[in-house]
Amino acid sequence: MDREQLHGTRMMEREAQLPVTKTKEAIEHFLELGLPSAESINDRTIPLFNRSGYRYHHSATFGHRPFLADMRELGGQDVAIVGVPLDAGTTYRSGTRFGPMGMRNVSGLHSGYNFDKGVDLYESLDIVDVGDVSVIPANIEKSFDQIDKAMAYIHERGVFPVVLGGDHAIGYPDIRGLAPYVDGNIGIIHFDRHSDLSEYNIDERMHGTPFFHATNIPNAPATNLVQIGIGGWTGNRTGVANARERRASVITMTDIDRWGMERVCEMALEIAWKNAKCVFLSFDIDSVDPAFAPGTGTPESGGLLPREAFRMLEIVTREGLAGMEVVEVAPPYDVADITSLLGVRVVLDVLSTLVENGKLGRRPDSSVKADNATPRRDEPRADRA
Ligand SMILES: [Mn+2]
Repeated sequence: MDREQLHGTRMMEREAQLPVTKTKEAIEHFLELGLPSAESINDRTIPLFNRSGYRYHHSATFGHRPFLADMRELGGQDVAIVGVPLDAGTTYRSGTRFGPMGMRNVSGLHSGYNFDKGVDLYESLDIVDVGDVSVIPANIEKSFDQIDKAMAYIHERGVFPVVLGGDHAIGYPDIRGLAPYVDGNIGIIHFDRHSDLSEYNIDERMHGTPFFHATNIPNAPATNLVQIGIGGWTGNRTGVANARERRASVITMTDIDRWGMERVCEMALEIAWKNAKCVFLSFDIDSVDPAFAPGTGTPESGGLLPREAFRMLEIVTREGLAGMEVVEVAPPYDVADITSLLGVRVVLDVLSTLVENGKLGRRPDSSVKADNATPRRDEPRADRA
């Protein structure tokens, strides 16, 4: 017996005879629908928005909303749900690459109707799910380029982005993609148990660093950054020192207990909107106590109760937002999908507050669309400037 008689040898030859026609057609088709990737991506067959469904992909759509396959058709909708299945930024317990999938899967439990709030979101908002950004799992900087470009595209088309993370490293490119479209300053309202203001984690820009780099962006000053819920034993001293030097505002759990939710949230609104044109919401699911949100990489006891989070979100988002992200949902650590469900609830509650306050879509009592769907590019609000 020699090499030529091996089945393996024959199958190597066979591979050369297999056609690639359909594969090539599919690649071209997905590139057309999903748009070209950032310049740093060498493999030009990877589309910016993943359309192949291969591995890093959406399964169900968020809330049964239509999947927008062709990204050239983005524009005119109110909301784009976009997944960023990244966990390259986690410093220890990974798993947030499954966050978008986890939230989408369980989102089917809800309808758009909420009796308590008197709103039917799917009547008030035209929501599309645009699938996932093609992240590069072994390269966080290339992933940042992809996320930045994807976010910029959504903002350019005037659609409100709801980002399903992904670890918190994505907060930086989410804001970097928004910044060029804002003619003025961006305020950031950041719910978290952790400071996330270090320059580096383990020599890279990982999930403890997004707000250091975001507040280096000239129109996203740290003086418009408000962090809510910070505390516990997993905080990081270098981040706190940066918050102090840059004059960010930090509202701890002790502040919330001492001053009450209403007062700290009114204060957060004032700080975020001070001389700002718009506000971005970054919601880390670990701001909620791990009893309610165990499915996350860096749990920290003593966090918000879900009802506190919902009440606070209602206040801090009522003046409008230019975009939002829910990050750090890690389904491998979850129990009975409760963390994913909480992430979905945060999205729906915020959207409903925006609708109720005439900042997005059509109010329940009106067929007229909000004229300032996203506050960016407008003049500063008279009551806040
Ligand atoms: Mn956190």
